[in-house]
Amino acid sequence: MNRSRSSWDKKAPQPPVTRITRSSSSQARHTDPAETKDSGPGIYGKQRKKQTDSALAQDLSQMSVSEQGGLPASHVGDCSSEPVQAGQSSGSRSDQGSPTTFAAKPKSRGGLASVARLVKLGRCKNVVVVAGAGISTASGIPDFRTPGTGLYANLEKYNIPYPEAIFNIDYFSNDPQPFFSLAKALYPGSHRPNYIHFFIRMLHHKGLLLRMYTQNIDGLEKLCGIPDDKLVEAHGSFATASCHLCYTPYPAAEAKHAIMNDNVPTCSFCAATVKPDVVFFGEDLPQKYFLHTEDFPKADLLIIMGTSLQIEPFASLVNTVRSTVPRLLLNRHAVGPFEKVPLRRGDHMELGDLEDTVRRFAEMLGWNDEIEELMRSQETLNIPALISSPPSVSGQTPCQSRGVSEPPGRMETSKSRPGAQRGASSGSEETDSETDSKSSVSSSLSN
Ligand code: CNA
Repeated sequence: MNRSRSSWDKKAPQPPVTRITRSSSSQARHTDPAETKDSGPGIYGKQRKKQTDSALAQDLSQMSVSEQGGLPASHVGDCSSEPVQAGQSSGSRSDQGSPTTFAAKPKSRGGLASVARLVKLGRCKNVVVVAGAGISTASGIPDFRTPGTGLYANLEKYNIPYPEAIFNIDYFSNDPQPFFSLAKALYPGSHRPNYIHFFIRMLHHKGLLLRMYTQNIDGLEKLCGIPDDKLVEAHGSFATASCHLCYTPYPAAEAKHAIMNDNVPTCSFCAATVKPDVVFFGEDLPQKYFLHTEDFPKADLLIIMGTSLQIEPFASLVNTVRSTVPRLLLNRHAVGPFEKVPLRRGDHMELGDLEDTVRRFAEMLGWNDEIEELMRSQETLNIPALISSPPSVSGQTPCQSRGVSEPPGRMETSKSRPGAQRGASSGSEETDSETDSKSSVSSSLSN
C-alpha cells in the first residue's frame, strides 16, 4: 500500500495538514468548506470520505452518460452568450442522477464585462488564477475529459484496464510503460504557450497576479514567462524527476532521454523506476500548494479557467475565497459551484471557447495589443527548454547507470522524508528571470 493511500484511509481526524494527496472529487465537488463536515481528513482538517480511483472511474462513466444526453462540447461552446443548459453541460450533475440535482439553469450574466469593469476600476489587485488542461488545448495538448479529443477518450493504445490507471502510482509501480508512452507526447518541448497563457502573464505584468494555481504538467506557464514565485504547479511537472519508491532525485534530462528512447530510467540508489515529478493519484502534492492558505483569503478576484474541477483537493480551492470575492469561470461549460442555481452573488461565468473568451476579456481591458506584442516578441525568441539535453556521461544511457553509486548528498533531500516537500522548488529548471512585474515585456523576454 502506498504511503498516501494509508493516510487517506484513516478515520480519525488528522492534525493540521502538512501533506495532501491527489484524488478525484466526486464527493466534494459541490461543497463549500462549511459543507464538508462529513468528509474525512482533508484540507480543512475535517472528516472526509475515502476517495478511490474507482470513484474517478465512476465519475467518468457518469460523465459520458450525461454527454450522450447533451450537446457535444463543441456545440455548447458555440453558446457563449447563452445560458448554459444544465442537461447540455458535459460536466453537469443534473442529468446524472447525482444527489445534487438542479432543475434550473445556471445563467451567464454578462460576467466578463462586469469583471473587466472591476479590474479597470482598480478593485482587483490580488488576482488568483486557477487553471486546468483547457488552457492548453489551444496549444495542441488534449485535456482529459473533453469527449472525443480528451486523453481519457483515446487511451486504447496504452493498454490499460481503466483510464486513470495511467496516473495511478501503484499501477505505475507495476508497469510504467503506459505512463511513459503518454509522457512522450506530453513532455515539454513540442508545444508553445498560447494567448491564454500570455493573458495570465499580462496579469502579472500589470502587477495584478497574486498567484496562478495550475493543474497542468505541460510547463507552458513557465515558458510564457510567468515567474516561479507566481506559479503553483499543483500536480507537479516534468521539470524534475525522482525515484517513485525512494524519492532519490534523478536528473530530469536523463529521465527524459531514457523515456523518449523507450528506456526505463532506474534509480541509482534502489534500482526502482524513476518518473518525472508529475503528481499521480495517491501521491503528495508539492509543498508549495500550501501557499493557498495565505493566497485565497487575500484574493480579491478568482479566475477559474479550463478545468472540470474534478480532481481533489485542487477543486475545493475555489470555495476558499471570501464570500464577497468575485469568481469568474471561463470554460466550455459550468463546473463545480457554478453548476448550482442560483449562482453565488459575485459569481460570473462566460461559457464557450476559452481562447475566444480570453481575447474578448483582454479587449475589454484594453490589453489585447500588449498581449499580441508580447506573443510576437516571444515568437522571435528561442523558447528555452525547461529540461535541457542530458549531459553525456561517458556514453552511458540512464538505464545503463543502474547500480552506480551516487554521492551521499543526493539522498539528503526533503523527498526522502515522509510528507516531505515534492517539487516545491523547481530549482535549476527555472526559465524566468522577471522579478519586477512592471518591467518591460520585451526586455524581460529578451533576457
Ligand atoms: P479536464 O478534466 O480534462 O477538464 C478540462 C476542462 O477544460 C473541461 O471542462 C473542458 O470542457 C474545458 N476545456 C477544454 N478545452 C477548452 C476550450 N478550448 N475552451 C473552453 N473550455 C475548454 O482537465 P482538468 O485540468 O480539470 O483536470 C486536471 C488534470 C488534467 C490534471 O491532473 C492535469 O495534470 C491533467 N492534464 C493536464 C494536461 C496539461 O498539462 N496540458 C493535459 C491533460 C491532462
